[in-house]
Amino acid sequence: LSTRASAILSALDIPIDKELAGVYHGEWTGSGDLLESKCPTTGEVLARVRSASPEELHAALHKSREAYQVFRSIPAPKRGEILRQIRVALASKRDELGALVSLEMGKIRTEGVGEVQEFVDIADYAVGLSRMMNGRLVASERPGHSILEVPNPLGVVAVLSAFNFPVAVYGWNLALSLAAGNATLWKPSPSTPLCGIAVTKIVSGVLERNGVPGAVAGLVTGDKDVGAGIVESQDVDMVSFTGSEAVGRHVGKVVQSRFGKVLLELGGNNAVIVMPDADLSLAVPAVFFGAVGTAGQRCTSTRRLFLHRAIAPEFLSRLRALYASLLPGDPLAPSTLLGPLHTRAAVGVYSDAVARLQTVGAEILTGGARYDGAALGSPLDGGNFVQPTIAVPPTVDMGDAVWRTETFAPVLCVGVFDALEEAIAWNNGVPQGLSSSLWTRDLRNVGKWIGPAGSDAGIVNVNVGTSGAEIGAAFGGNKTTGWGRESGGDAWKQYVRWSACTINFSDEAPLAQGVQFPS
Ligand code: UN1
Repeated sequence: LSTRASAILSALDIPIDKELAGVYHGEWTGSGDLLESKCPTTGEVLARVRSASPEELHAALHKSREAYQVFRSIPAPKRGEILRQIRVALASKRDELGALVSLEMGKIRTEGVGEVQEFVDIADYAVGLSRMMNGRLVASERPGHSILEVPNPLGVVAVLSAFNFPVAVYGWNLALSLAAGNATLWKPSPSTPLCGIAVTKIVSGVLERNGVPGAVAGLVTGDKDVGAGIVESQDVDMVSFTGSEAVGRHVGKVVQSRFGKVLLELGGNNAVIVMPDADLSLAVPAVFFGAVGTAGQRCTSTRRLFLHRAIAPEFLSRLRALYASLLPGDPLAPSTLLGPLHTRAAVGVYSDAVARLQTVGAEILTGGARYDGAALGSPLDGGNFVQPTIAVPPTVDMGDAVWRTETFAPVLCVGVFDALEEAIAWNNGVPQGLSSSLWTRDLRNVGKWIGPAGSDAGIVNVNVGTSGAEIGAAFGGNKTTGWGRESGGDAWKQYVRWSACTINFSDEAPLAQGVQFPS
């Protein structure tokens, strides 16, 4: 292993040059298929991880249920105290974990550290929440009666997360699920098992020190089979899935068919609209980060750019200048802004998308190819580096695949509009509905944008780009993005079961609605 990779793994107590156990449910095991963690920057194999065998998955589900039965009776503020300790433990390893995210996923260092910060932030949030997950007292129409709405823990929550946020998305789910009193079982992406192991080591250390069953925050690494086993299991009360629309559609159907709860965070096809009165010195860098940050591999990445005719040439020339300044590099080097795509397969998806744009006659303003490996030099020649691309398709037609398909790579399509209504129709004209962003200083445009005839996405920003949401608001999208909400806002309400309790304190037993029946 390279010295750099060894140093990062050692700092997180991950053994080097060994097959790692990829299952935790109070103890570490792992005897299933081997997963390979591969560095997307160099192609170096970082570790081999033994995933969950069918028996181990079964055991993990069983242990999760047992852990839930203990954990649900611990008062919520006491659960909050455990979360506070998890927050402290995570923060003390923020830089090391952030470096591991960069090493294993490929995003640049500040973004790697930033996503660990999201976990720290949501842990803070959930500490507060642990004293505020309030039910309600509802007025009864009957004398001497009260109606209570009571939130109770749900049971076992499985979190199936994606490669692109290998730490934060689990964090959003774990923090709320734990505050709510559930046991959480995590299956990370099969290509980022080390992030799963490193985070679980930190969290389980806190649980064990508090005498809480480790399976309150269990881990099962694995591929499709393990995922299918979780999704089909009657022992899983809620499945929180982040990933592609195709897989999400299947997960949704399977969980629904057994009447489980499902929370889906699927694709995005996020648009930025720039009005003629926008401050371009702010809007251009925001589009640059939205489209190129994380090499275009956020669900919230900017994929469509709608420019008012009056500012389009000026905007594009400034944006191209920023693109021209970009050099691909080692995501761990402080100056790098563009890391690799996560997998070799993603490079193929990128190339196919560019080819499709060329076929329809789009003008490629910049990019459009892989970086030449020889020019990058060793060891980056083993990495999945592609040029961020800006394309202007010949027509703006949201029925066309070039506009309506989410390509998980830095490809930005540009259209020019004359009236805001037209741009809003384009914004809403795709199947996905995650994030959207309007740039204007005119309050009337803002009113249209956030109102009933405005953006139909879950995230509707003004003078803020499509990506990089804070944890305080509920995160999620509408339409084929799946309608799920995670993180802040009212998202916690999905992690509990609600009981409506009508209680009679009186000496009578009247029926509601005045119904008379002999007693
Ligand atoms: C994702 O891409 O799955 O808003 C999550 C953002 C981040 C989270 C993205 N806070 O871009």
